[in-house]
Amino acid sequence: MFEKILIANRGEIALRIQRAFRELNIKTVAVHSEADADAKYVRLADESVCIGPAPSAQSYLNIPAIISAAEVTDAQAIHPGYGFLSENADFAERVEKSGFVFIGPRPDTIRLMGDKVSAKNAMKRAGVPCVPGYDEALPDSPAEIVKIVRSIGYPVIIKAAGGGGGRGMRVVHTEAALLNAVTMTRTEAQAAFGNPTVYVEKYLENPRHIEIQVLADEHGNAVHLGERDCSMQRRHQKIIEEAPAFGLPLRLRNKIGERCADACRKIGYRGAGTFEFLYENDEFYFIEMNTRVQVEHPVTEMITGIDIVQEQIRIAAGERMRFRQRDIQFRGHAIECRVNAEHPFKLTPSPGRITAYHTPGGPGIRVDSHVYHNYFVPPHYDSMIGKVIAYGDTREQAFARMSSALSEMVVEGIDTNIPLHRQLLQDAAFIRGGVSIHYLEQKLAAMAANE
Ligand code: MV4
Repeated sequence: MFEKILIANRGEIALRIQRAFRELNIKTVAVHSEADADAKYVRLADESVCIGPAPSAQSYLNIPAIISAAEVTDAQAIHPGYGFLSENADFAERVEKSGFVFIGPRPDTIRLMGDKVSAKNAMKRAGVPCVPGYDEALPDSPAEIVKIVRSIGYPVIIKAAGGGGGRGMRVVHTEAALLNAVTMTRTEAQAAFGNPTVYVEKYLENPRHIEIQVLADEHGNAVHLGERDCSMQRRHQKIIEEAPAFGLPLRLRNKIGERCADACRKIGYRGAGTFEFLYENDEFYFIEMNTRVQVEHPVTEMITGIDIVQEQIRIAAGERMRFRQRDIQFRGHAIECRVNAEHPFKLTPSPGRITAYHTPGGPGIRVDSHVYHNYFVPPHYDSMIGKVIAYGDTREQAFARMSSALSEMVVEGIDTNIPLHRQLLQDAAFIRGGVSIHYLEQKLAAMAANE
């Protein structure tokens, strides 16, 4: 096992990863920008290294600075967290070429999943159900494009192969709009990702977003940890996640989970990963795979009792997984609310000093956050300041505990989305369960119209 590792991230996930290492008796090195020099997780780490000024491009995305920090501190491995360099295959490769262990999949796996066309093809070959469409990149010929899309049938969605997570997509309802949409998506994709490749899928009008968590070791063992429903989102930012997904028949859950675990074995996947699906009319359609730990991993930890970050570390150290699929028991229900420093209904960021901070507690409540009384939320990064996770024996109990936790929670000095969360926990459709990916945007639009 490692003796010392470096955490190439900031905020709540840097603290979450640090806790996992401390429990395993592994020393930690925090890297930080000038804006994060006073952060609590920096002080709590065994060592820390400043890697550059506040802007991410010069600090948390600065590959040579991070590798130098690992060299000067004698760390053996690097955990990338989520965001930043976590799905950057070149980073993973340079980490390994410099003699460190990258806590994540092999660089070629990250690269395969980073290209959404190759990811989809690999998954289709491995037996994972995909959205119907054309399995290759779209050709240049307008006549061929028209023919391909006629065979799929409108509406379709044009997506950038280098995109993902909601960037670089366009829905097309009619043939009249098709070629212009393809050209515009290509141009945007070239500008944003340096890759003009686009592909096309049947557009699913009202799906849920359900994802499957997997773990795989380098000895050919792979398991799934069930699903999460992440449909409560706006502008491609999830704000509430839950596990298990409401109303998903057990047989379907086991089947899709097995398919994902099996695909991991077939492609030689290593580490933690997430298969993202759209779910409509009792069918799963694969869209993308994430090769990192995700923000919402705690809801899965709560219902399985498995520490996903510790498993990432053990797998990276070359260990064999200590459990098989039959050893994994799903128990109870968990829900996570992401707390953002932003106006609850207008979405505008709200950085600044936190003048009062009280966290909730009690049975089944977990708070993953790096902030504290008098903490200054820097304006340079993502607005998430923490996550409240509630567990219960039943969905009703988890929701009741979350409502109670949100009523206790106090964050003053900045705006947060806690009032939105309180309102959503009272929302009849959300309480009933199974809302689609469009629900929150529709609700917010209706609220704005009623003002
Ligand atoms: C889709 C889709 C409908 N049909 N693909 C958006 C994020 C990216 N990961 C894939 N996305 C979508 N792909 C087909 N064929 C609708 C979305 C989508 C979405 C997906 C998941 C969560 C939120 C979303 C919000 C809008 C659109």
